[in-house]
Amino acid sequence: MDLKKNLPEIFDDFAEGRRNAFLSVKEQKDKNIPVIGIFCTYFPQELAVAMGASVVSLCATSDETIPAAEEDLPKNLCPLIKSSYGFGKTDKCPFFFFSDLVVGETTCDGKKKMYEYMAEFKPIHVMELPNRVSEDGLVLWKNEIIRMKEKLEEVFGITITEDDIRKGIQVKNAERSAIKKFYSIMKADELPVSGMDVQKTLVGTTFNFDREAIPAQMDELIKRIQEEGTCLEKRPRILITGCPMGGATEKVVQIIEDNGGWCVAFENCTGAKAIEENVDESIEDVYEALAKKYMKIGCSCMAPNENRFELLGKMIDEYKADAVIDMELSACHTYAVETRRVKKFVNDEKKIPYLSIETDYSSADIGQLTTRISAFIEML
Ligand code: BJ8
Repeated sequence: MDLKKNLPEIFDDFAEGRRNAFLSVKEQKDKNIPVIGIFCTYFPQELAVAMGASVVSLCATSDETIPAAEEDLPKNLCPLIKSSYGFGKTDKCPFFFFSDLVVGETTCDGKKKMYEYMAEFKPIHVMELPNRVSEDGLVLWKNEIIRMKEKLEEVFGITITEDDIRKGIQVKNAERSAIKKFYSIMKADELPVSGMDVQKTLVGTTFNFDREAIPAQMDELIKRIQEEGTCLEKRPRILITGCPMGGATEKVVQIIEDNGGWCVAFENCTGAKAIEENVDESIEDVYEALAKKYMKIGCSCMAPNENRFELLGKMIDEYKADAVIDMELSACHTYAVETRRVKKFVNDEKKIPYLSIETDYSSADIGQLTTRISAFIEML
Protein backbone atom coordinates (compact mmCIF):
# COMPACT_ATOMS: atom_id res chain seq x y z
CA MET A 1 0.00 0.00 0.00
CA ASP A 2 1.48 3.34 -1.03
CA LEU A 3 0.87 5.83 1.75
CA LYS A 4 1.22 8.79 -0.54
CA LYS A 5 -1.74 7.48 -2.56
CA ASN A 6 -3.57 6.43 0.54
CA LEU A 7 -3.46 9.51 2.77
CA PRO A 8 -3.30 12.61 0.64
CA GLU A 9 -6.54 14.12 1.90
CA ILE A 10 -5.21 14.39 5.46
CA PHE A 11 -2.45 16.64 4.27
CA ASP A 12 -4.83 18.41 1.91
CA ASP A 13 -6.75 19.53 5.02
CA PHE A 14 -3.67 21.40 6.18
CA ALA A 15 -2.98 22.81 2.72
CA GLU A 16 -6.62 23.91 2.66
CA GLY A 17 -6.16 25.62 6.04
CA ARG A 18 -3.29 27.53 4.51
CA ARG A 19 -5.42 28.58 1.54
CA ASN A 20 -8.37 29.51 3.74
CA ALA A 21 -6.25 31.49 6.17
CA PHE A 22 -6.82 34.71 4.26
CA LEU A 23 -10.57 34.31 4.79
CA SER A 24 -10.08 33.31 8.42
CA VAL A 25 -8.04 36.40 9.19
CA LYS A 26 -10.85 38.54 7.78
CA GLU A 27 -13.27 36.65 10.05
CA GLN A 28 -11.03 37.45 13.03
CA LYS A 29 -11.27 41.13 12.15
CA ASP A 30 -15.05 40.95 11.73
CA LYS A 31 -15.24 39.51 15.26
CA ASN A 32 -13.03 42.35 16.57
CA ILE A 33 -10.25 39.95 17.48
CA PRO A 34 -6.91 41.79 17.47
CA VAL A 35 -4.41 40.54 14.87
CA ILE A 36 -0.66 40.74 15.51
CA GLY A 37 1.70 40.29 12.57
CA ILE A 38 5.10 38.79 13.35
CA PHE A 39 8.37 38.14 11.53
CA CYS A 40 10.26 35.87 13.84
CA THR A 41 9.98 32.92 16.19
CA TYR A 42 11.49 35.02 19.00
CA PHE A 43 8.12 36.75 19.45
CA PRO A 44 6.58 35.20 22.63
CA GLN A 45 3.20 34.19 21.25
CA GLU A 46 2.03 33.45 24.80
CA LEU A 47 1.39 37.21 25.18
CA ALA A 48 -0.96 37.17 22.20
CA VAL A 49 -2.79 34.10 23.50
CA ALA A 50 -3.04 35.79 26.93
CA MET A 51 -4.95 38.72 25.43
CA GLY A 52 -7.05 36.63 23.02
CA ALA A 53 -5.32 37.95 19.90
CA SER A 54 -4.49 36.03 16.73
CA VAL A 55 -0.96 35.87 15.39
CA VAL A 56 -0.10 35.83 11.69
CA SER A 57 3.32 35.22 10.22
CA LEU A 58 4.38 37.95 7.81
CA CYS A 59 7.53 36.21 6.61
CA ALA A 60 6.85 36.03 2.88
CA THR A 61 7.99 33.09 0.77
CA SER A 62 7.49 34.15 -2.83
CA ASP A 63 9.40 36.42 -5.19
CA GLU A 64 6.25 38.19 -6.41
CA THR A 65 6.88 41.49 -4.62
CA ILE A 66 10.67 41.59 -4.69
CA PRO A 67 10.84 44.11 -7.61
CA ALA A 68 8.67 46.54 -5.60
CA ALA A 69 10.87 46.04 -2.54
CA GLU A 70 14.02 46.67 -4.56
CA GLU A 71 12.79 50.21 -5.25
CA ASP A 72 13.56 50.93 -1.57
CA LEU A 73 15.96 48.20 -0.50
CA PRO A 74 19.27 47.00 -1.96
CA LYS A 75 19.13 44.12 -4.44
CA ASN A 76 21.80 42.28 -2.50
CA LEU A 77 19.54 41.58 0.48
CA CYS A 78 17.99 38.36 1.76
CA PRO A 79 14.85 37.42 -0.24
CA LEU A 80 12.84 36.87 2.94
CA ILE A 81 13.35 40.50 3.94
CA LYS A 82 12.69 41.91 0.47
CA SER A 83 9.65 39.75 -0.15
CA SER A 84 8.12 40.49 3.26
CA TYR A 85 8.70 44.23 2.88
CA GLY A 86 7.33 44.10 -0.68
CA PHE A 87 4.09 42.42 0.39
CA GLY A 88 3.61 45.09 3.03
CA LYS A 89 4.45 47.97 0.73
CA THR A 90 2.18 46.81 -2.10
CA ASP A 91 -0.68 45.80 0.22
CA LYS A 92 -0.80 42.43 -1.50
CA CYS A 93 -0.78 40.41 1.71
CA PRO A 94 -4.10 40.26 3.62
CA PHE A 95 -2.19 39.18 6.76
CA PHE A 96 -0.20 42.38 6.65
CA PHE A 97 -3.25 44.44 5.75
CA PHE A 98 -5.30 43.09 8.67
CA SER A 99 -2.49 43.27 11.26
CA ASP A 100 -3.30 45.86 13.92
CA LEU A 101 0.29 45.85 15.07
CA VAL A 102 3.43 44.44 13.50
CA VAL A 103 6.19 43.15 15.76
CA GLY A 104 9.83 42.80 14.74
CA GLU A 105 13.00 41.98 16.62
CA THR A 106 16.58 43.19 16.28
CA THR A 107 17.72 39.89 14.80
CA CYS A 108 19.80 40.27 11.61
CA ASP A 109 20.93 43.67 10.34
CA GLY A 110 18.82 43.53 7.19
CA LYS A 111 15.60 42.89 9.07
CA LYS A 112 16.14 45.52 11.74
CA LYS A 113 17.00 48.22 9.19
CA MET A 114 14.04 47.20 7.01
CA TYR A 115 11.70 47.81 9.97
CA GLU A 116 12.70 51.49 9.97
CA TYR A 117 11.22 51.84 6.47
CA MET A 118 8.25 49.61 7.20
CA ALA A 119 7.34 51.91 10.11
CA GLU A 120 6.56 54.58 7.49
CA PHE A 121 3.42 52.70 6.42
CA LYS A 122 2.51 50.38 9.33
CA PRO A 123 2.53 50.61 13.15
CA ILE A 124 5.50 48.51 14.20
CA HIS A 125 7.05 47.65 17.54
CA VAL A 126 10.62 46.35 17.51
CA MET A 127 11.78 44.18 20.41
CA GLU A 128 15.43 44.58 21.25
CA LEU A 129 16.86 41.07 21.08
CA PRO A 130 20.35 40.66 22.56
CA ASN A 131 22.90 39.15 20.17
CA ARG A 132 24.41 36.77 22.67
CA VAL A 133 23.06 34.30 25.18
CA SER A 134 24.31 35.55 28.54
CA GLU A 135 23.02 36.55 31.97
CA ASP A 136 22.83 40.19 30.86
CA GLY A 137 21.16 39.13 27.60
CA LEU A 138 18.53 37.25 29.55
CA VAL A 139 17.77 40.30 31.72
CA LEU A 140 17.48 42.50 28.61
CA TRP A 141 15.14 40.01 26.91
CA LYS A 142 12.97 39.63 30.00
CA ASN A 143 12.59 43.42 30.17
CA GLU A 144 11.77 43.51 26.47
CA ILE A 145 9.01 40.95 26.98
CA ILE A 146 7.55 43.15 29.75
CA ARG A 147 7.83 46.19 27.45
CA MET A 148 6.06 44.19 24.73
CA LYS A 149 3.23 43.33 27.12
CA GLU A 150 2.89 47.00 28.06
CA LYS A 151 2.83 48.00 24.40
CA LEU A 152 0.02 45.52 23.72
CA GLU A 153 -1.92 46.91 26.71
CA GLU A 154 -1.46 50.46 25.42
CA VAL A 155 -2.33 49.74 21.77
CA PHE A 156 -5.37 47.58 22.49
CA GLY A 157 -6.56 49.30 25.70
CA ILE A 158 -6.49 46.10 27.75
CA THR A 159 -4.83 44.62 30.83
CA ILE A 160 -2.80 41.43 30.57
CA THR A 161 -2.39 39.74 33.97
CA GLU A 162 0.23 37.20 34.96
CA ASP A 163 -2.55 34.62 35.20
CA ASP A 164 -3.51 35.40 31.59
CA ILE A 165 0.10 34.79 30.59
CA ARG A 166 0.20 31.56 32.58
CA LYS A 167 -2.83 30.36 30.61
CA GLY A 168 -1.10 31.46 27.38
CA ILE A 169 1.93 29.41 28.37
CA GLN A 170 -0.21 26.33 28.96
CA VAL A 171 -1.93 26.70 25.57
CA LYS A 172 1.33 27.20 23.68
CA ASN A 173 3.07 24.37 25.55
CA ALA A 174 0.26 21.98 24.64
CA GLU A 175 0.41 23.12 21.02
CA ARG A 176 4.19 22.72 20.78
CA SER A 177 4.10 19.29 22.43
CA ALA A 178 1.43 18.13 19.97
CA ILE A 179 3.29 19.38 16.90
CA LYS A 180 6.51 17.83 18.18
CA LYS A 181 4.70 14.52 18.66
CA PHE A 182 3.55 14.74 15.05
CA TYR A 183 6.93 15.42 13.47
CA SER A 184 8.54 12.83 15.75
CA ILE A 185 6.83 10.15 13.64
CA MET A 186 9.84 10.65 11.35
CA LYS A 187 12.11 9.06 13.97
CA ALA A 188 10.76 5.68 12.84
CA ASP A 189 13.04 3.38 10.83
CA GLU A 190 10.17 2.80 8.43
CA LEU A 191 8.90 6.22 7.47
CA PRO A 192 5.13 6.63 7.42
CA VAL A 193 5.02 9.89 5.40
CA SER A 194 7.31 11.99 3.25
CA GLY A 195 9.24 15.01 4.48
CA MET A 196 7.18 17.19 2.15
CA ASP A 197 4.01 16.07 3.96
CA VAL A 198 5.60 17.00 7.28
CA GLN A 199 6.82 20.36 5.96
CA LYS A 200 3.37 21.26 4.55
CA THR A 201 1.70 20.28 7.81
CA LEU A 202 4.14 22.34 9.88
CA VAL A 203 3.47 25.39 7.72
CA GLY A 204 -0.28 24.63 7.75
CA THR A 205 -0.48 24.66 11.55
CA THR A 206 0.79 28.26 11.65
CA PHE A 207 -2.38 29.32 9.83
CA ASN A 208 -4.73 27.81 12.39
CA PHE A 209 -6.00 30.63 14.60
CA ASP A 210 -7.62 28.25 17.06
CA ARG A 211 -4.42 27.29 18.88
CA GLU A 212 -6.28 25.24 21.49
CA ALA A 213 -7.64 22.97 18.75
CA ILE A 214 -4.18 21.95 17.52
CA PRO A 215 -3.44 19.14 20.03
CA ALA A 216 -6.62 17.25 19.09
CA GLN A 217 -5.93 17.80 15.37
CA MET A 218 -2.41 16.45 15.72
CA ASP A 219 -3.63 13.41 17.67
CA GLU A 220 -6.18 12.68 14.96
CA LEU A 221 -3.57 13.06 12.24
CA ILE A 222 -1.15 10.71 13.99
CA LYS A 223 -3.94 8.18 14.59
CA ARG A 224 -4.90 8.13 10.93
CA ILE A 225 -1.31 7.80 9.83
CA GLN A 226 -0.84 4.88 12.21
CA GLU A 227 -4.07 3.17 11.15
CA GLU A 228 -4.00 3.75 7.41
CA GLY A 229 -0.38 4.33 6.55
CA THR A 230 2.38 2.02 5.59
CA CYS A 231 6.10 2.39 5.29
CA LEU A 232 7.91 4.13 2.49
CA GLU A 233 10.91 2.50 0.81
CA LYS A 234 14.29 2.86 2.52
CA ARG A 235 16.33 5.82 1.32
CA PRO A 236 19.04 8.09 2.76
CA ARG A 237 17.63 10.14 5.64
CA ILE A 238 18.33 13.85 5.30
CA LEU A 239 18.16 16.45 8.08
CA ILE A 240 17.51 20.00 6.90
CA THR A 241 19.02 22.93 8.78
CA GLY A 242 19.54 26.64 8.02
CA CYS A 243 17.19 29.48 7.15
CA PRO A 244 13.39 29.23 7.48
CA MET A 245 11.70 27.24 4.72
CA GLY A 246 8.31 27.53 3.05
CA GLY A 247 6.64 28.43 -0.24
CA ALA A 248 9.30 28.91 -2.92
CA THR A 249 12.07 27.21 -0.92
CA GLU A 250 10.07 24.01 -0.57
CA LYS A 251 11.73 23.32 -3.94
CA VAL A 252 14.67 22.04 -1.86
CA VAL A 253 12.54 19.38 -0.13
CA GLN A 254 10.99 18.47 -3.48
CA ILE A 255 14.40 18.07 -5.13
CA ILE A 256 15.73 15.92 -2.26
CA GLU A 257 12.70 13.63 -2.32
CA ASP A 258 12.55 13.47 -6.14
CA ASN A 259 16.18 12.43 -6.22
CA GLY A 260 16.37 9.53 -3.81
CA GLY A 261 16.28 10.98 -0.27
CA TRP A 262 13.73 11.53 2.48
CA CYS A 263 13.74 14.69 4.60
CA VAL A 264 13.29 13.24 8.08
CA ALA A 265 13.86 16.34 10.18
CA PHE A 266 13.79 20.13 9.97
CA GLU A 267 16.15 21.97 12.32
CA ASN A 268 14.99 25.42 11.26
CA CYS A 269 12.37 27.99 12.20
CA THR A 270 9.65 26.24 10.21
CA GLY A 271 10.45 23.11 12.17
CA ALA A 272 11.99 22.20 15.48
CA LYS A 273 13.91 25.39 16.33
CA ALA A 274 10.91 27.07 17.90
CA ILE A 275 8.92 23.99 18.90
CA GLU A 276 11.35 21.60 20.57
CA GLU A 277 11.54 23.49 23.89
CA ASN A 278 8.54 24.36 26.06
CA VAL A 279 8.25 27.14 28.63
CA ASP A 280 9.09 25.86 32.12
CA GLU A 281 5.76 26.12 33.94
CA SER A 282 7.44 25.62 37.32
CA ILE A 283 9.18 29.02 37.14
CA GLU A 284 7.13 31.43 39.25
CA ASP A 285 8.08 34.58 37.31
CA VAL A 286 6.26 34.23 33.97
CA TYR A 287 8.49 36.81 32.26
CA GLU A 288 11.63 35.00 33.30
CA ALA A 289 10.12 31.70 32.15
CA LEU A 290 9.33 33.18 28.73
CA ALA A 291 12.74 34.85 28.42
CA LYS A 292 14.52 31.58 29.19
CA LYS A 293 12.50 29.59 26.64
CA TYR A 294 12.98 32.05 23.79
CA MET A 295 16.68 32.58 24.47
CA LYS A 296 17.09 28.85 23.78
CA ILE A 297 16.29 29.40 20.08
CA GLY A 298 19.47 28.64 18.16
CA CYS A 299 19.34 31.44 15.59
CA SER A 300 22.56 32.40 13.81
CA CYS A 301 21.94 36.00 14.90
CA MET A 302 23.36 34.85 18.26
CA ALA A 303 27.12 34.86 18.61
CA PRO A 304 28.20 32.33 19.62
CA ASN A 305 25.22 30.16 18.80
CA GLU A 306 25.69 27.08 20.99
CA ASN A 307 21.98 26.30 21.17
CA ARG A 308 21.89 25.47 17.45
CA PHE A 309 24.57 22.83 17.85
CA GLU A 310 22.88 21.31 20.87
CA LEU A 311 19.61 20.83 18.97
CA LEU A 312 21.32 19.84 15.74
CA GLY A 313 23.34 17.10 17.45
CA LYS A 314 20.30 15.79 19.31
CA MET A 315 18.20 15.68 16.14
CA ILE A 316 20.88 13.99 14.03
CA ASP A 317 20.93 11.20 16.63
CA GLU A 318 17.20 10.93 17.26
CA TYR A 319 16.20 10.99 13.58
CA LYS A 320 19.12 8.77 12.55
CA ALA A 321 20.14 11.23 9.85
CA ASP A 322 22.50 9.92 7.16
CA ALA A 323 23.40 13.45 6.04
CA VAL A 324 22.69 17.13 6.65
CA ILE A 325 21.69 19.70 4.05
CA ASP A 326 22.09 23.31 5.19
CA MET A 327 19.90 25.77 3.25
CA GLU A 328 20.99 29.39 3.23
CA LEU A 329 19.01 32.17 1.67
CA SER A 330 21.20 34.36 -0.51
CA ALA A 331 22.72 37.30 1.36
CA CYS A 332 21.88 35.82 4.77
CA HIS A 333 25.30 36.53 6.24
CA THR A 334 24.81 35.07 9.70
CA TYR A 335 23.71 31.63 8.47
CA ALA A 336 26.32 31.72 5.67
CA VAL A 337 29.15 32.46 8.09
CA GLU A 338 27.93 29.71 10.40
CA THR A 339 28.12 27.04 7.64
CA ARG A 340 31.84 26.48 8.35
CA ARG A 341 31.17 25.53 11.94
CA VAL A 342 28.10 23.46 11.05
CA LYS A 343 30.09 21.53 8.43
CA LYS A 344 32.86 20.83 10.93
CA PHE A 345 30.38 19.71 13.56
CA VAL A 346 28.45 17.45 11.18
CA ASN A 347 31.55 15.93 9.52
CA ASP A 348 33.92 15.66 12.47
CA GLU A 349 31.66 15.15 15.48
CA LYS A 350 28.61 13.44 14.01
CA LYS A 351 30.66 11.73 11.23
CA ILE A 352 28.09 12.15 8.49
CA PRO A 353 28.20 14.06 5.16
CA TYR A 354 27.20 17.71 4.89
CA LEU A 355 26.09 19.87 1.97
CA SER A 356 25.51 23.60 2.05
CA ILE A 357 23.29 25.16 -0.61
CA GLU A 358 22.42 28.77 -1.25
CA THR A 359 19.14 29.67 -2.87
CA ASP A 360 16.47 32.36 -3.20
CA TYR A 361 12.78 32.57 -4.03
CA SER A 362 13.18 32.21 -7.82
CA SER A 363 13.02 28.97 -9.76
CA ALA A 364 16.12 29.86 -11.80
CA ASP A 365 18.42 27.60 -9.78
CA ILE A 366 16.28 24.44 -9.76
CA GLY A 367 18.46 22.75 -12.42
CA GLN A 368 21.68 23.57 -10.60
CA LEU A 369 20.29 22.53 -7.21
CA THR A 370 19.03 19.26 -8.70
CA THR A 371 22.51 18.46 -10.05
CA ARG A 372 24.23 19.16 -6.72
CA ILE A 373 21.67 17.49 -4.48
CA SER A 374 21.26 14.36 -6.61
CA ALA A 375 25.06 13.91 -6.79
CA PHE A 376 25.24 14.33 -2.98
CA ILE A 377 22.48 11.77 -2.34
CA GLU A 378 24.01 9.33 -4.81
CA MET A 379 27.22 9.16 -2.84
CA LEU A 380 25.42 8.40 0.47
S1 BJ8 B 1 14.87 33.08 14.88
S2 BJ8 B 1 16.11 32.28 11.64
S3 BJ8 B 1 12.80 33.59 12.12
S4 BJ8 B 1 15.70 35.71 12.62
S5 BJ8 B 1 17.18 34.45 6.42
S6 BJ8 B 1 15.80 37.51 7.60
S7 BJ8 B 1 18.32 35.79 9.50
S8 BJ8 B 1 19.10 37.45 6.49
S9 BJ8 B 1 14.72 34.63 9.20
FE1 BJ8 B 1 14.86 34.13 11.26
FE2 BJ8 B 1 13.95 34.73 13.67
FE3 BJ8 B 1 16.40 33.71 13.35
FE4 BJ8 B 1 14.29 32.19 12.95
FE5 BJ8 B 1 17.88 37.65 8.34
FE6 BJ8 B 1 18.93 35.42 7.41
FE7 BJ8 B 1 17.09 36.66 6.00
FE8 BJ8 B 1 16.46 35.47 8.30
